[in-house]
Amino acid sequence: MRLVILGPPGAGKGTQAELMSEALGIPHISTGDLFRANISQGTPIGVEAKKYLDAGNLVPPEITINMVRERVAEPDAAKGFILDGFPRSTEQAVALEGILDDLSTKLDGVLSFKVDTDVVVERMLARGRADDTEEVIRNRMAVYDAETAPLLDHYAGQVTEIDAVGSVDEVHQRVLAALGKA
Ligand code: B4P
Repeated sequence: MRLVILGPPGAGKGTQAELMSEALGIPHISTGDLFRANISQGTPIGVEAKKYLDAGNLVPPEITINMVRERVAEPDAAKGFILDGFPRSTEQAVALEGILDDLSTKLDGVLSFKVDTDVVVERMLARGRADDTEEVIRNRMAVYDAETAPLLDHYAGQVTEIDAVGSVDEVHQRVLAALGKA
């Protein structure tokens, strides 16, 4: 199963993708986690990505797309994957179609997490990651509205909406039900 999770920053994409990965036995591929791992290892990708993450801006597409292209071609992703945080723009969605075409495969579904702004801001401030300051969160939300929200139209007809308000387990049960795995 090849799935994409869309949703605003702090919607719980990473949290749910981890649980889905365990339930479905396929890897959770998070571009945010890949960037943070590169930053902590001091790789060239990490050095470049850090300034974008710190400001809450999107990392340039060529870096992000190449990183995903390499990751989904790894053997553990051959049986499927959950893409969390990618695509985040129409340009990235078009690139993903090319990447999957090259692998002779396609997406099986797109989940869109719905949650109110005040809920996500509260969650992120409680988490307190380096990019979870009020100013950076505000910018990430603006970037989401401008760049990522239009993907809902791009994927029209393929999107399953998930109510992402509630406990982690409640949202997980809704995800499993949406995937027919409850
Ligand atoms: P991400 O790492 O994707 O960060 P996110 O959108 O804030 O997180 P997510 O929605 O996964 O929330 P989480 O489960 O952690 O991106 C960070 C940055 O990386 C971007 O700003 C950008 O700079 C860069 N980047 C990433 N992908 C990119 C791309 N494709 N192109 C360019 N740049 C890219 O949950 C948030 C918090 O809520 C956690 O503390 C969690 O414990 C809590 N929580 C979750 N579910 C809950 C629930 N049901 N109830 C209560 N709390 C809950």
